[in-house]
Amino acid sequence: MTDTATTTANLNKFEKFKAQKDGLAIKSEIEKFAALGWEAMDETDRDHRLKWVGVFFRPVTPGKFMMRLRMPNGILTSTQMRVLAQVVQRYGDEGSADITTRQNIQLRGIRIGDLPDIFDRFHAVGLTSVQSGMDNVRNITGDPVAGLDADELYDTRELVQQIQDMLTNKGEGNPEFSNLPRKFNIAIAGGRDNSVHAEINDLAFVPAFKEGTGDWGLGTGENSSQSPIFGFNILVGGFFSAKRCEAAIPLNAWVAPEDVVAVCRAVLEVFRDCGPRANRQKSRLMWLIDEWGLEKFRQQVENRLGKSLLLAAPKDEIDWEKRDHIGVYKQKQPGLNYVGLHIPVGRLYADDMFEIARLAEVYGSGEIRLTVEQNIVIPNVAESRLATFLAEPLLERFSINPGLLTRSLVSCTGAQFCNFALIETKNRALAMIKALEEDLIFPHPVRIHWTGCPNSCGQPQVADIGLMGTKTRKNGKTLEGVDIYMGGKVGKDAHLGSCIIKGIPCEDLQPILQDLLIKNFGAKLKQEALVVGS
Ligand code: SRM
Ligand code: SF4
Repeated sequence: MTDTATTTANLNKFEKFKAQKDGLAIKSEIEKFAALGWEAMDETDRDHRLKWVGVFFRPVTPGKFMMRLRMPNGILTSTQMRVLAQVVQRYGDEGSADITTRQNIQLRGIRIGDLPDIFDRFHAVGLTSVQSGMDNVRNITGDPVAGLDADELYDTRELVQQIQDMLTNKGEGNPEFSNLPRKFNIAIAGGRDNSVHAEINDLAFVPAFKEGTGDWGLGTGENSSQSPIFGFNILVGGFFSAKRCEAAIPLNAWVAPEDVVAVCRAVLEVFRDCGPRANRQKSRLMWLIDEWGLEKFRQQVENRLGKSLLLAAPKDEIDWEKRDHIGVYKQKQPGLNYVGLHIPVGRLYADDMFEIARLAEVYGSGEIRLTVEQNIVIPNVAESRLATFLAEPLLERFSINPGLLTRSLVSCTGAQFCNFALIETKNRALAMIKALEEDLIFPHPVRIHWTGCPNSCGQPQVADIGLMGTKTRKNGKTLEGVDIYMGGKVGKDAHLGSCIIKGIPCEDLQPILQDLLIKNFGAKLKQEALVVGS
């Protein structure tokens, strides 16, 4: 036996192939794979290692790959959007893109032979898809209206970019962090409404002021002051998986903005070097925290950091309800607005993407932002151009004023492209919302999230009503069904919802949802409302 074979003999399949060849090694083999074709590739390279460069083999559509990008803070330029549009355009009806629940974009229909050209195009406009899948840090989320919102406490953009640059070596790939025990999610909240769902990340930073005098951990004494100083309370260990879902818990530590990147590095080093790897169902950060206890975990992070973390501020500044950013809002810059467009279940086609790029250039500054609700924000629209912008035909489909269920609808990929899926999600979600809106009127939006399986990519646990795909039995037949979650609270006092009903066949779901909406969210049947009003 070789040395590698001896040392990897007891590892699980994933740890074994990672030990044999680092996922990032794939980067130098793209030309070779493109020439070979997907059918001739080594299966581990094709099904797993390609994810280190953001390329996902789709067993549901073999040969048509998905590409997951990185969009730090959910921001891209019109030039970048146009490049993404050109990439999917070449696949005709099979090319599309999805805005994801991590403020990111995935492309569909990709052929392996095109990868060298696609990576060249990405490189030319500063896009990267590196380390966006498998045992890597996912897209780092930040406030979608960072730098625009007059009420923000901290503009998260620069910090998010710095963390991504550190983790990915400026988008080129960083072998220091390419073999974590499992995936890892990081979020930074900069406003008062927790627009990133901080509580469902492995590591999250929420705004908090430290009172009084002192050197806030910088070791320089420069920040000594009587007035409150801005920084972040740190949350750790939040995650969803098929086996277990946990909200993040306070690390009881506060960090100044200038130390956030170092804290990310320290936490990741601890997770990388000490995180459990034997069982992939028990490898997320929270399992390590369970094993060690919070105090030991904190100490280990401090050891890597080379200094003590300050105790958390007594309260954080998340005291608003969560905003969805759909509609027109004044920016802190006088005379400018940001406009949130609703993108039904996040699905885009090439023509839409070209048009969004055009609108962002003509009416805004060329910048485009994404939200974790799978929508788009176009910032920097001058007051004088607003009316013309709002009359653009694209806004008939990507509305600034959608129905109150449509407005908050989120859906994961589901059976159309995902082999884990137990049900079809996106199209079903749209049809269901349409039917419910035809029959009901609502006093306020209701957040309905669909997810195709217990992996919970569509985050049903944060929704007012969460629908998780399952298989169920009816009249001796196996059918597509859902488990229903309720009670998810976002924004201030965020907490996770829980399962209230199991195994409802999708074909029987509409009246049940109608009933839940009437009893719990003040919805009324249109017929009844008409009678009362007449
Ligand atoms: Fe996810 C795996 C899609 C956000 C938990 N997720 C997958 C895969 C890669 C499975 C696969 O290979 O087919 C899905 C790709 C399907 C496809 O073709 O699109 C997939 N996840 C998604 C996206 C696209 C859902 C969406 O429609 O928006 C989201 C991409 C985010 C991004 O840009 O990186 C997505 N996934 C999430 C989230 C939500 C979040 O991060 O806020 C979660 C729950 C939070 C978490 O991770 O703690 C999530 N995905 C998972 C899991 C369960 C992880 C675990 O620890 O067990 C898996 C399965 C796995 O990793 O083994 C998974
Ligand atoms: Fe696929 Fe399940 Fe994630 Fe939906 S929740 S994208 S079905 S893995």
